[in-house]
Amino acid sequence: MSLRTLDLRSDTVTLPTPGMREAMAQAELGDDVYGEDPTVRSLEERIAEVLGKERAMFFPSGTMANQACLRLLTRAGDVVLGSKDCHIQRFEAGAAAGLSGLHIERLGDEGRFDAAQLRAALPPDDPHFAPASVVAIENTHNAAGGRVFPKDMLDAIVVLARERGLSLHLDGARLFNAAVASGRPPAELAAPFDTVSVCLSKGLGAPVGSVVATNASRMGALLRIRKMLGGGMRQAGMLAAAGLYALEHHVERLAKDHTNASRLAEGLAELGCEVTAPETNIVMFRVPDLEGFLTGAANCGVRVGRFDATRLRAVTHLDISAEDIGEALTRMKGLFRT
Ligand code: TLP
Repeated sequence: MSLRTLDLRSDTVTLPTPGMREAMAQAELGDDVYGEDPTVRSLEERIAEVLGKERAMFFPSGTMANQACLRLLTRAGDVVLGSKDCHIQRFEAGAAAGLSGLHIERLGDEGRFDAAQLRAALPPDDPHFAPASVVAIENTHNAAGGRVFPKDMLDAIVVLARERGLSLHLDGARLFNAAVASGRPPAELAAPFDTVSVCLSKGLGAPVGSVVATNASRMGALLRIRKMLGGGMRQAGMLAAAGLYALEHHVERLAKDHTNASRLAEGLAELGCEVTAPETNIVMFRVPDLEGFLTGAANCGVRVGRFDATRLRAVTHLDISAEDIGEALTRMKGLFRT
């Protein structure tokens, strides 16, 4: 009997559950480019409510959602101030530069930066310098191993950003993980931001989709940008239904993913890996031979991801149970036996 592959490369690999597929099949549909898909409307209203914003808009991906927000808040030639290794700079195929003419300055370390670092990076009011227009925060922070952005640091950044007339964007691809881990409601985490993107297709387990929440006054411009980027979808209610189902059934359970990630991290450390303790569902670790480990793990039916030149990443999710974590660790034990 062949072993079931335990896929820990990302929380994007989940397949829709039977309940989610049923909700998708039953969704009431219309042409959303005409604004006539009732299920998309419901999802947008629900997200706006959960994030405490006036309105929300459905997008096909987190990348498009983030880039539409940056486009909305900037002019070509502007500087966006983000964290080191932020997704908008590192993993979105150069879109900020390619599509909107933006330069992203990366501050701090381990997914966070403070107001002093922001202040030091702000360009002077001098025509030699590109103007800064947006501060972008990623919460949780992917490259930092799913870390939650600390409240005190954020509060001080928000004060400074407002003083200087900068907009604030939140890449909240995993905002619900941050909410569950910190015990703070998503609306509270989203409150300081002008635009917030959240993903339905990461920890929440939907197959496709992200949503941007913002003020009603920005919706017209955002709609035009979404269209320009090719993100106007037609009977998208089938996808929105998956998102609505996920919001209903898959938020509280994220705590299980966090527990599983902690257990995985402990186990990997016991096996001899150098592990960063996870705050949510992402485990970053180092081994002496990255390639050897990846191949060895794949050969025993465990898939982890190569994150960069020195780190591997394992992400827990809806399709990985506590038993699967034990099983993955048992299978990987052999990798260190030489
Ligand atoms: N992240 C993916 C990869 O692109 C690295 C993953 O497997 O984690 N913001 C953050 C913080 C993300 O982690 C991601 C996806 C996105 C945005 C983009 O979402 P999609 O993949 O829907 O464009």
